[in-house]
Amino acid sequence: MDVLALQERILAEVSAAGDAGALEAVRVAALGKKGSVTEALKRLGGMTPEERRERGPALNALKAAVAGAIESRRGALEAAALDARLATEAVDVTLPIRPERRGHIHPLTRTMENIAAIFGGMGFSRAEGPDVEDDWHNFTALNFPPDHPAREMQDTFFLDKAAGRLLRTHTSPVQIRHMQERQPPFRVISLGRTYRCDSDATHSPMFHQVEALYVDKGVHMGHLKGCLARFLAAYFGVEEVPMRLRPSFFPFVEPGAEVDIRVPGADRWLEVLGCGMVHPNVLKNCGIDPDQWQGFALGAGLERLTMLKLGISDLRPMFASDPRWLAHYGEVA
Ligand code: 2U9
Repeated sequence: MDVLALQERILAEVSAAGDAGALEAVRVAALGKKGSVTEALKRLGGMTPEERRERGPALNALKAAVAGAIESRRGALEAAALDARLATEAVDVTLPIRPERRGHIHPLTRTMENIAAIFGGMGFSRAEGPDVEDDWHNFTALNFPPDHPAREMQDTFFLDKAAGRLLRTHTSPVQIRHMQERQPPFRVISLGRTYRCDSDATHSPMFHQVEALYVDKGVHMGHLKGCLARFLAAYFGVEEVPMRLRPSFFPFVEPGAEVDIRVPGADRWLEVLGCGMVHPNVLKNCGIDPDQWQGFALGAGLERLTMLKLGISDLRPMFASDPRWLAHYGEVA
């Protein structure tokens, strides 16, 4: 057997192996259990000591040469594979970033933030209370007589009629709780969800209100009008909003009034809120002496205020969670 010819043939096969699989096949064919080099070495066993001494070193050199060539070819193939991956999977860090999908602030949320900031500027802080209320805080303390129609099942979501557990129909119980816990003077607003058994094109069973309450000594309707004018001008972003007060009745205020305004660009009066001087009974119910303290209060629906400002004509999409509507009327977060 010509050891040199065998070596030349195997080394040519090693060089020709194009990938790790082909190289492994060459290795098995040469150095495996039945490989050509292994078989040649096995044959040494059947030789005389002289023959072995003569041929052994060449065969061992053959084995070492083949093993070395295979290892270096393996290294070269791995390096080439890595180069290929680096070339195809390269990341171009200079590319511009993909535009991010941004959410939008719901117009009602923005309205609440705006109103809280406007009243904050007039010294009002924000009070909060539970959505699940009881009959006393929602009705009785606010001077609603026992047979008032607002207490009817058709208007109020009762969770437990016998226990008087209900979803608040206005944010007024928040101020009742506030007044019960401290003595005047105070200026608070309550903003949040309210619930009434009403659902059509212009009424949602869940809606939002803002109410403001100012209790101090010598508070009168003039303070109320000044506060209304300031609030409306700031909210609509104009110097002055034409405004008129019409006498009206609410159990929790006396006298009570409804407020009509002309929003910028509109040519008729629009009713936007209710207000009045806090009824003495309401103060009394909260442990406040009406002979010493007076208060004014106002309340408005936030959906209406928001729709007037943004020119939205349909209430229903407000709560439909359609991202297209939100992208149109909401502000980028
Ligand atoms: C206390 C005492 C008095 C808040 C007031 C109104 C008049 C009013 C409506 C506007 C549209 C509710 O959303 S709406 O349907 N509100 O007309 N709200 S005075 O008076 C209060 C509040 C709390 C302790």
